[in-house]
Amino acid sequence: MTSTPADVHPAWLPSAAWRAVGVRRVHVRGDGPLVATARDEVRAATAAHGGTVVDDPAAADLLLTVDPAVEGDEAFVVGRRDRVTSVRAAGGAALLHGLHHVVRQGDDALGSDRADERHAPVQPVRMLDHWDNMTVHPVMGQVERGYAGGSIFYADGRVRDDLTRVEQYARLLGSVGINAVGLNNVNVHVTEARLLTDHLDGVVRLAGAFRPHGIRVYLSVSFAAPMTVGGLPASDPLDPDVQAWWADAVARVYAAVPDFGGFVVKADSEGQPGPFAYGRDHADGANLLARALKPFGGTVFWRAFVYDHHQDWRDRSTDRARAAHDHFAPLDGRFDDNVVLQVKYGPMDFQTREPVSPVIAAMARTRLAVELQVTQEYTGQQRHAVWLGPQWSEILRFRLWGDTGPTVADVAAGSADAPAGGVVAVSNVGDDEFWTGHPLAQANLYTFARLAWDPSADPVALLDEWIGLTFPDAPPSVGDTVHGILDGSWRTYEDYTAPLGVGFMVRPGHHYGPDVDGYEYTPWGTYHFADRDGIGVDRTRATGTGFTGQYPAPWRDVYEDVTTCPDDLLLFFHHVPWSHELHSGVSVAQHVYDTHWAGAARTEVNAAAWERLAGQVPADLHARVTERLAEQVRGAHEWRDQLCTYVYRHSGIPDARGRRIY
Ligand code: GCV
Repeated sequence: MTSTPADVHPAWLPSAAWRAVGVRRVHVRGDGPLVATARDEVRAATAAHGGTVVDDPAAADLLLTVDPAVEGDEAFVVGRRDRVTSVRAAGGAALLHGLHHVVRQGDDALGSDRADERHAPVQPVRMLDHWDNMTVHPVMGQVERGYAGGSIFYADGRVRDDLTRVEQYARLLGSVGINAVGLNNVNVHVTEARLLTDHLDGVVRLAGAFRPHGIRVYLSVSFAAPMTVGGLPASDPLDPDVQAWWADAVARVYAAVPDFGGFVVKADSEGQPGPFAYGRDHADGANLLARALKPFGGTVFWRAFVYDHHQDWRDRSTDRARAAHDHFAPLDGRFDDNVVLQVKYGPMDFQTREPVSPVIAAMARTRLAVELQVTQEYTGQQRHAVWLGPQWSEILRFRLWGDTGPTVADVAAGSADAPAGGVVAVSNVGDDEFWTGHPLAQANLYTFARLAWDPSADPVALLDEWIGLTFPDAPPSVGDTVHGILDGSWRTYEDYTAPLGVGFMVRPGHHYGPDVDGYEYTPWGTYHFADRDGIGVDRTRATGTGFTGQYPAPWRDVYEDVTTCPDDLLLFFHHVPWSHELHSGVSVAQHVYDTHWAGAARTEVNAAAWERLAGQVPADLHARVTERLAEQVRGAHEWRDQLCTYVYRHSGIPDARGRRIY
């Protein structure tokens, strides 16, 4: 329980969350840096709460022991007998996981007897990618799609001298089992390309801040680095000079950071360089880097987010949703075993509602990681309280081949033909005093990490776990109110924004706030095709882009047929008349009116409920959340009025309840 700088919010590790452990007599046995971290935590907790660290295990009522007999790298066994709680852990990382498990359980783990329970992560890789830049972009700021201030890693074009915040962040992440962090934006600019070389000393220091919490660091690299950093004439993956350059660069990184994780790569995507320039494919590109990393045990996370961002909006034959499958499915079986294909959960781009990407079902012989977005790019940008636990849970539990087959999480956790890839998300943290801009967005970071550990966990239980840790001494009204605001907030946000899976309708560029036709005639491939008769994208095999054919059965047929397609995804898969009747029994037009009024109204209820907590939570936190909820109320009403007016003007169908249209 090391201390948090006074001006930074302790998130889910305030001193009071350690009370149950801190009052005990605790014995820690084992060696190594991670055991030392656990011991330091226990020392600080007992110092704060009156317990003691004891040398004699017989005198302890909490025993934390490394026991090589426990199988599974990160596994631990916890139980309580004869008034002693014991955690037996496979190694140092597992011991730290076990300690934090006991902290989360509090008096439950330290009260009455409990049978032994074994805990081990389902996903071996639980990773957060940072889209942090070393310098500040005039429009985007320092963190691409960052809504919590600047980077905690970098300032003035270099790694920060003072890494106190990074150490605190590493501790927070380690406490919930994150074990990998990508240190820089996947859009790799000139300065960041040199993290591999000129700024390697900074990477060494960052790795040093994460290491005590069991977290390995990764770098995003530019496919053109052999040219831009190395001065070679090309970066063709089949060119021996290019291969030698990467081998050399990687060897230098490992000499400096022996436990370096590997690379994250965005290639041939949104302007980033890639193998297509040389007539090579993405297996050639990924394997180039994989072979350089292989001798050191490193991995390349190669992103599948590849599509044409110069599309002609008049061209109805191109469908952005198809792109990742079209590019990658034919390459299944061609990737080296230390390549992980990192696939965004949906075929478009982190929308509030999308079907699961069919690529996840198409790569049986490829290691695959699922990529989620904790930073709320399209989900309210940490100005709106939107807790995404239920979205991620639904995605991870989605059964790709129907009722009895494997889930998305099963695929990420690996099979006989393809070892695990893991679960990855884009972080929502910056140098903001509350870490995440909106203090309640901390719940997203927490829930992501806990679902990555166990994708079958009930997200609502995780929300309550986060509330209990974050507000340990608050009256019950605080927990009830925070629960009330966050549980259901994904649906509320969906209700007042783009309807029925159609996506986007946001202001181009910054992606905040409504602009129904904002993307309609752009090159980005994100269209809704609304006119006076109807709305939606025909992605059927029968009459549309054929995207439904990328799914295995039963989904290829469920989505193809307008009568079986779920309402939530109707406009993703079908173009229908405004008067089309949903399974819910109302027309598309009436659905927009009803959901938008209901969603906007709920934001008012939430703001009023929070107002009543004045004096029950710290004043600065209360003020920050108040300001954000007010903006959410304003934004939700703007969305409501634009959407309802748009639908009325296009369809001519009046709202059956006669509410105001502009
Ligand atoms: C890092 C979306 C975002 C981009 C992001 C990209 C990606 O398009 O708007 O900012 O770039 O996804 O995931 O690579």
